[in-house]
Amino acid sequence: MSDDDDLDLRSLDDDELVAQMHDDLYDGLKDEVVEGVEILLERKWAPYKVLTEALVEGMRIVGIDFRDGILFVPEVLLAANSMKAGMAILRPLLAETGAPKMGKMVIGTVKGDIHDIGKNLVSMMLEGAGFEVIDLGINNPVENYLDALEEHQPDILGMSALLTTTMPYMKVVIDTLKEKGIRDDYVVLVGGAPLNEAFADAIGADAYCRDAAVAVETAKDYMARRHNQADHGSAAAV
Ligand code: B1M
Repeated sequence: MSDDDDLDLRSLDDDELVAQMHDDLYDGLKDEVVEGVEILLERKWAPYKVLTEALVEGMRIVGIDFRDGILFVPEVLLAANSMKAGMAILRPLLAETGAPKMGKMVIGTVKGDIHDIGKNLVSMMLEGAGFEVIDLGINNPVENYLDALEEHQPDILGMSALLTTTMPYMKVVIDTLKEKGIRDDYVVLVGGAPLNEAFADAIGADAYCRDAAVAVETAKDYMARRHNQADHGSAAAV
C-alpha cells in the first residue's frame, strides 16, 4: 500500500487539500477528486471557487505537461474524467441560483474537435446565470448548428474549439449563416484556449470569451442590448 492510500484528505488544511487535489487530478484519481470537492463544499467554499481553484487550475497544470510531452492522451483522459466527476457535483449547485430566465443559447464544439470540458463549464455557468442551454456536444458539423438554431430559436450561438486545426471551422459556420441570410438573427460567441479577440473579429463572431465567467458576462450584456433594442423599437412604433 502506498503512502497516498493512507492519506486522509480531511486532515489537510484548505491549501494542502487543493494542492493534493491538483495532484489527484493529474494522476486521474477520480474518487479522490470527488472527495476533495465534497470536503471543500462542506468547508463552505463557494462552488465557483472550488471549480476554478481546485479543478480548472489542476487541469491547467495537466495541460502544461501534456504540451511538453510528459503526459500522454490516456493519462489526460483519466484527468479529464476526474475533472468531469468533480464538475458533476458542482453542476446543480451552480445552476440553482434561482436567477430569472435570461435567454437561450445553443452551444457545441466544432467539427473535428472532441474537447468538451471548457464548453461544459461554460454551459454550466450559463445555466447558473439563468440561461437555457442546449448543448450539442462535440464534433459538430455546420448542419448540426443549423438544425439546432431552427429547432430551438436561441438568442445566442456559442462555439468552442481547442485545436488550432479546428478553430477555422467556426468561420465555416458563420459564413454559412451569412449565406442563408440568418447571421444577424443570433449573437455568435466563440471560445477556446487557442482563440483570441482578433480571431473572433476576423471570422465575424460577435465576441471572444476568454473563460466561462467572461462568457456569462458577455451573454448577459448582449441580452441586455437586445432587450433595449426591443424596448426602443416598440417605443418608436407607438
Ligand atoms: Co487535447 N489538446 N488533444 N485533449 N487537450 C490541448 C487543447 C493542447 C493545447 C494540449 C497541448 O499541447 N498543450 C493541444 C492543442 C494544440 C494546438 O492545437 N495547437 C491538444 C492536442 C494536440 C490534442 C490531440 C491532437 C492530441 C493527440 O491526439 N495527439 C487530441 C485531439 C482530439 C480531437 O479533438 N480531435 C487531443 C485529445 C485530448 C483528450 C481527449 C485527451 C482530452 C480532452 C477530454 C475532453 O475534453 N473530454 C484533452 C485535453 C483534456 C486537453 C487539455 C490538456 C485540457 C483542455 C481542457 O479541458 N482545459 C488541453 C491543454 C490546454 O488547453 N491547456 C489540450 C480546461 C478547460 C476548463 O479550459 O477548454 O480552455 P478550456 O475552456 C475554457 C476557455 O477556453 C473558455 O471557457 C472555458 C472555461 O473557462 N471556453 C469557451 C472554451 N470553450 C468556450 C466556448 C464559449 C465560450 C468560452 O462559447 C461561448
